[in-house]
Amino acid sequence: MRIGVTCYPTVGGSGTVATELGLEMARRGHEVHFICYALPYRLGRVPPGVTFHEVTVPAYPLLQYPPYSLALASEMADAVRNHGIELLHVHYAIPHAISAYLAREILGGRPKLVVTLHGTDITVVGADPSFLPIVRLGIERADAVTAVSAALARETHERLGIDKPIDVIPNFVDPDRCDRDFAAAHRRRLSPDGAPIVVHASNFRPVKRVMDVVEIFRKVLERIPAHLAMVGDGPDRAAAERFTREKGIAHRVEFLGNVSPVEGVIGAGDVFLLPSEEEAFGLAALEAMSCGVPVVASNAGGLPELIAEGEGGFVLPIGDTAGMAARVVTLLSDQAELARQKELARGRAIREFSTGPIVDRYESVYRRLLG
Ligand code: GMT
Repeated sequence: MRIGVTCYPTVGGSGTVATELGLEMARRGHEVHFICYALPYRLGRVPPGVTFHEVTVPAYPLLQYPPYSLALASEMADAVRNHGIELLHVHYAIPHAISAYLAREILGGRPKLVVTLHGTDITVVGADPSFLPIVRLGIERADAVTAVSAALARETHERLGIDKPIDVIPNFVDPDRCDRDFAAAHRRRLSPDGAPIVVHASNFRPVKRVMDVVEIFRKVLERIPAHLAMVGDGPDRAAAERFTREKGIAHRVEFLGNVSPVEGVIGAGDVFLLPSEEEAFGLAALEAMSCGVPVVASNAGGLPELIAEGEGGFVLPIGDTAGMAARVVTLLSDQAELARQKELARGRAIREFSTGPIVDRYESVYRRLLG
């Protein structure tokens, strides 16, 4: 198959899923064309069969808002025409679903369109009344729509008032990306005194409730010594850093920014925290589990689909910082149980969310459309 892939190239779960999926398709012998405004951050070593098409957005004094969606549609149409692309798979509905729809209009009805919904394209940005009609159009005109959890599929049906079937295909992970030696080196650096390490990784946006992370950790420190590693960057980082200084716990907390490979630091932890307000799936939590790090999370969105209670993870109500802190303390206080939860976390990640079987499900969506 000749497949075009569009995603946001910046650090984040949707870009990771899109890139790893495209790379795996290329390994399976398909021809894959990434059509993005920059090289996806996760692309790394490019295998044969992968091509990159850069979307350049024209600048002109009149254009206060450079028309990315239109430039993308033109680049998509060009790539399809010149390379015989049979299917465009776009990740994140806004504006990618509409750009793909426009490209197909330009070309008079081909190629097939697949839209994967990742989360805030429906729950936050897509829910804005100014975007809702256009998101609905993009979804309705796609040949297939996938969502990363049943919760997100349900929410899409409810918020958009559509009854189009949505294939639920969860995020996936390659457990071999966990490098134990690399993680051990991070562990020595993060915890010179050998105290347990709590980890959080996100884009530090309001939906992640980063202030809950530092508050949970503050409560943990009242009971046991520990360290907190904060991976990633975003708008709420400064407030979280300030909080740790004001509460006198900054010496126990390290803000690492965006690091690569992220599994290197996540894998150094003993517990991963994800107390999000919204979370369609929670790829970072899956990455933690795959490295044998149990997760304490909120019950937002698709997190209860990823986390089976007591099987390497625990979910609590959104905002229950006391409950989450108590769960972390319980875990870290019982070495035998912690070791068991680490095993269970990795086992579940490998059994339910390994790359191969999940990519099979995307491949069968493609085959269903192309025959
Ligand atoms: O939606 C976002 O805020 C960003 C997006 C991303 O690009 O990382 O995250 C979403 O997609 C991931 C990959 O499918 C999911 O694992 C995340 O749960 C989801 N984030 C939210 O729903 C907040």
